[in-house]
Amino acid sequence: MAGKIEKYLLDRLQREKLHFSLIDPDSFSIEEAKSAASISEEAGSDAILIGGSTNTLGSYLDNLIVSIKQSTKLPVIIFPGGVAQVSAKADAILFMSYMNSRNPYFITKSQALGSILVKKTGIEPIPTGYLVVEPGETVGWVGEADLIPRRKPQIAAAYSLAAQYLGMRFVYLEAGSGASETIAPEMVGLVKKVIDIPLIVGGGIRSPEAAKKLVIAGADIFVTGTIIEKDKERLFDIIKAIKN
Ligand code: 1GP
Repeated sequence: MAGKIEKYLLDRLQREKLHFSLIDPDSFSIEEAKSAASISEEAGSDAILIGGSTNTLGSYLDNLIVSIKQSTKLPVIIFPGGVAQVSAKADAILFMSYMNSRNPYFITKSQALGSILVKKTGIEPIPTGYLVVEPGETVGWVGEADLIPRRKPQIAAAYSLAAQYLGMRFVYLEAGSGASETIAPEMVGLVKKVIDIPLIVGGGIRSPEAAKKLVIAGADIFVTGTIIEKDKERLFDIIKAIKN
């Protein structure tokens, strides 16, 4: 059953493409995170994602989320790098299986270790199939992925359809934070042909032109992280390209 945040996303998706702004607790101080969140809202983003491949623990994460919530009305969704990144202060969590990891810890075991905590905190789990594509960057290395080759959209399509058949409600195609190129539009196009659930794309989106190509290919939700650290003005242009 879809919860409140998932419904909010699905409802918005009826009308437009969405943008999520990723704040990695490792790269932002609390003050920087607050400012990034309010800039993201002003630029037209639809949600704040919090997470990163290296773990941030307990009270720091709670404080960070509380502070972010003081500076934006956008929902805060955890994009977990591990079991330690569950916080009762968030609205929801992408409850992800890292489907192309070689290590079962990332596919189902960390999910088992974290599930009871998610229930106790009462935050909303959003079942998501997570697929990491070349170059994969840090998350590819940490997650011991069998990286999906960039030029093999068929493999991404097969995994994505499997995710849907396993009951996931979103598919997330990840090139890795800081990737030199985004997921190839051809891959997005083929995945969208075979799945009926919304497709999230992230990694390497640094220009409105690159975003537009993925819009045309059919992606539904766009995640950017690095750009807000490097060039805030660009974020406005990227979101404009996604929304128009
Ligand atoms: C989230 O990894 C992305 O999916 C963020 O990537 O930092 O390259 O925008 P960037």
